[in-house]
Amino acid sequence: MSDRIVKAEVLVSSPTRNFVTLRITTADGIVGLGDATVNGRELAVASYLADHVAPLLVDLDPGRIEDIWQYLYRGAYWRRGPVTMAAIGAIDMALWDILGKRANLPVYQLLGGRVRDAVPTYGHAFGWDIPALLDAVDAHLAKGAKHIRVQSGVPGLDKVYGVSKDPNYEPAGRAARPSEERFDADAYIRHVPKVLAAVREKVGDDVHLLHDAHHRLTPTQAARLAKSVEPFNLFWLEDVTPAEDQEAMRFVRNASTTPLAIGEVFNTIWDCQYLIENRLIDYIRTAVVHAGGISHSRKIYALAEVHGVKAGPHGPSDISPIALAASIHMGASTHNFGIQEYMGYADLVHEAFPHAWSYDDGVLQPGDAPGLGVDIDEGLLSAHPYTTAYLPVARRMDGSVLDW
Ligand code: CS2
Ligand code: MG
Repeated sequence: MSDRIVKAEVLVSSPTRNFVTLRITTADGIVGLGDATVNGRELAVASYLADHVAPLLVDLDPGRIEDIWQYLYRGAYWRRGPVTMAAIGAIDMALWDILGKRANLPVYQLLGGRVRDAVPTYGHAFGWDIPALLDAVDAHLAKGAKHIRVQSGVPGLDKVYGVSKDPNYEPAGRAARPSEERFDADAYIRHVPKVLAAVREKVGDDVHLLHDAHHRLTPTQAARLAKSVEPFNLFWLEDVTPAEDQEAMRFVRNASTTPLAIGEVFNTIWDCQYLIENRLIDYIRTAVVHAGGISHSRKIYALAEVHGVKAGPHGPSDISPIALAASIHMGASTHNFGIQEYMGYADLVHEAFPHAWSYDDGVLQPGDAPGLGVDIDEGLLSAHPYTTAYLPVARRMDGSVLDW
């Protein structure tokens, strides 16, 4: 048949940071793109795709999107985890891209059409101290932001998650080994309420504030923090405990009314099921790339809708403009979509991945190009080859390893 898959190629590149891009081509020349980037483990996904999965795609019918998903998930026998699910995610995105191009429709239309005028977003404001953070908040307000994530340094610590001297924050350091940083949870828990009080005082009640605790508190510490920040009426407190310890969220839930978001490290609906069904969270944060693509993310969002949980997908600069496009198409067409993380990209990334989606005045639009509406500048990607980079490793003040 003319529409069989004839080629599946994996492109690893590093236009300011590493990305893994999948390109699927059909017999009648339609090209679908997917993002398979897992920050700090890019080559593992590239090999899984190139060496084990891409050869199996040749001659398959690209229109059998769900069947290919099940074939790759159940047929592998070994399943779940960020590497396999990002590989499946990239293939799924590329197949939806092909379907849209074949139907001459944007993916959001294939998913049921718009349910909102625009996709709301939040960006990252950070500063080493409170005055620097307030300046960063000002910059976001000047761009029309209504939702702002705020992260600051902690007195006594020389490195803290989410705070960088580079405006284009990229946590993965280009080096042969991960950097290491010490974390003092008590100092952090004491400092966050002071930071949020200063920001709330500055922005008033109408701007939504978010904060990411980034996986590193014990259940009791997490409950203490969630309760201490109640007066600042956060939009959400994110990753307040390591996501695997799901019962820990019941501690936090019972201690506070602060809305909770978790799940950027999850990669299947089974990772999300307990927290959603027990209403222990308010937002599920899975990224389209890491959670098996559009087809699987739809199932996660549908389960969440049943239990009053909204989608708040992960969208930092370490998912590519292709995965962001997929997330925006889902945001435009999913009823219980809450908010899209959007950090923005360096100019070179926008050039390397020309896209129909657009950002303005605090919201994203998917664009109406057929499919996902993203292309690649292969010459530019080839000019920026993969460079070894690792996310940092965190340690407690006594030197024992902590979740970063
Ligand atoms: C963070 C991420 O954006 C977030 O919510 O948790 O920046 C995360 O640290 C990176 O994606 C890790 O690669
Ligand atoms: Mg996060």
